[in-house]
Amino acid sequence: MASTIIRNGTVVTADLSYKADVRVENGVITEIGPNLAGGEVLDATGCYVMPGGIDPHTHLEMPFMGTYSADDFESGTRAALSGGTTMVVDFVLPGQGQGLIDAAQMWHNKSGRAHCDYSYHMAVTWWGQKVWDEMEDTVKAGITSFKHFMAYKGALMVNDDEMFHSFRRVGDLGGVALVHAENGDVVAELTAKLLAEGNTGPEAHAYSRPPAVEGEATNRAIMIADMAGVPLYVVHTSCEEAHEAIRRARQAGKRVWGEPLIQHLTLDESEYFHPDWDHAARRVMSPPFRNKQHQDSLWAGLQSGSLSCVATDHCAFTTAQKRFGVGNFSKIPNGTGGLEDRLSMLWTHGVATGRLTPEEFVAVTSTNIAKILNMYPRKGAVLVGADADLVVLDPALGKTITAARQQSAIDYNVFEGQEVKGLPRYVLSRGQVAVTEGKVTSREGHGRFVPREARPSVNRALAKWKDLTAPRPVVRTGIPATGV
Ligand code: DUC
Ligand code: ZN
Ligand code: ZN
Ligand code: ZN
Repeated sequence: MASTIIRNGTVVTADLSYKADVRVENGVITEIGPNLAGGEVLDATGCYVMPGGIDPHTHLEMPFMGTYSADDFESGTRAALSGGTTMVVDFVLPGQGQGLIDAAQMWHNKSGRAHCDYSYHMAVTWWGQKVWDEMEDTVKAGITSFKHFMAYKGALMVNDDEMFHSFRRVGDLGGVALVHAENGDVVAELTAKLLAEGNTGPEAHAYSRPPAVEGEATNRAIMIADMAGVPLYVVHTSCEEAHEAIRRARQAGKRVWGEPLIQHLTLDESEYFHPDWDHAARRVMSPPFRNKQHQDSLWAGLQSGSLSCVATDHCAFTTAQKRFGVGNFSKIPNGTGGLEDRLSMLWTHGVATGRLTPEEFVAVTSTNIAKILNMYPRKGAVLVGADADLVVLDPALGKTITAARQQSAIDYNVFEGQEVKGLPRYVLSRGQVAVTEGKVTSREGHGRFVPREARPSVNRALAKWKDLTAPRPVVRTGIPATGV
């Protein structure tokens, strides 16, 4: 059996760090300990040996706003690996009226070229009996998390009644509900008002989606999830108002998680006031970048544990695609890249600055999401028996981020010019060396779908309000009794 030994590094997990060698055979970790011998050696002297990054939020080759996101499963997962991310969780997006199983098959057809492992969330983009019916088979097919857009009115948005129905169904099936939390009605009103007033530039995108629309929707989703008895994962938490709601819910014992993006942690709203239209439009995403106070809140959430996972929402569009919105900001395809740079940006701005420990870094880039999505310890772990998805992170290895040397298919990088440290010396995808000091040698088609199992018992135990949706006793019928 061919064996690879990662020698002389420091193993870092979400719990602890210790010096050890790691043996990899047949795609899994088979031994961890001192002075392992025999097999091909990868020198990890001076490096941290960590679970590969898991990006819980990507949109590869997704039909959106009249176009398709520019990175597909081939370029997207190649970009992921080059930056130390060994798994992505992408969103299946059914068309209006399309069945979930049919849509999942479309995603399986696209993902055949993936370089690294992947899983899916299912988006609930419309509501009806067919969706309700197919949710069960979707869960049986290994897709146990369901995303709801509270924004994009007239397109992807679901209303509260639909969300309540869907949340109950997801809860009953033992899944996790996800929300894009922005009040889509208010966003639509503000957008129309801004355009009518002549605010057509990319900066108006930020005006149309203030923190309050996110805070309101996050609170609403938390309350509805609580009534429905379903755990809730709030994607791209970008502001204090949303974080505050999540913090409060967690303190009250609700199973709610928040996911800041590396972009929101490191880039602020001043990007939208850049004099170059292209510069600003390339950074248009929802929710938009916020100010320093909101960024501080997100960092504090990662430090305290009130926010759980750092993602990218990688949804990359070329400059040509962004220009669909010249003269009308609401037509700029929403989305930014980041898949390739998430780990090095978080290491540089988080660990190197002392905001996060290496163990916290592993938790928020890999282990936490593996646990939330029920794929731990196959993923997100350095343990015997776990998949050998590993990053050998060299804290001394640095670069200047530039689009000129990126894997992503787009023509710019929102982190252009950033000096980062903490690059991978090696990246392993199920035991295969995929990256060596920036050189990508991964294989198209190597990636596999990772099915996940539901956890109905866990959900039931949490469902404090479950009986709210059960039949109620009939207390009174008929006319009031008289003469009492
Ligand atoms: N936000 C984006 O910016 N892009 C994709 C979808 C989303 O919610
Ligand atoms: Zn109803
Ligand atoms: Zn979203
Ligand atoms: Zn998204």
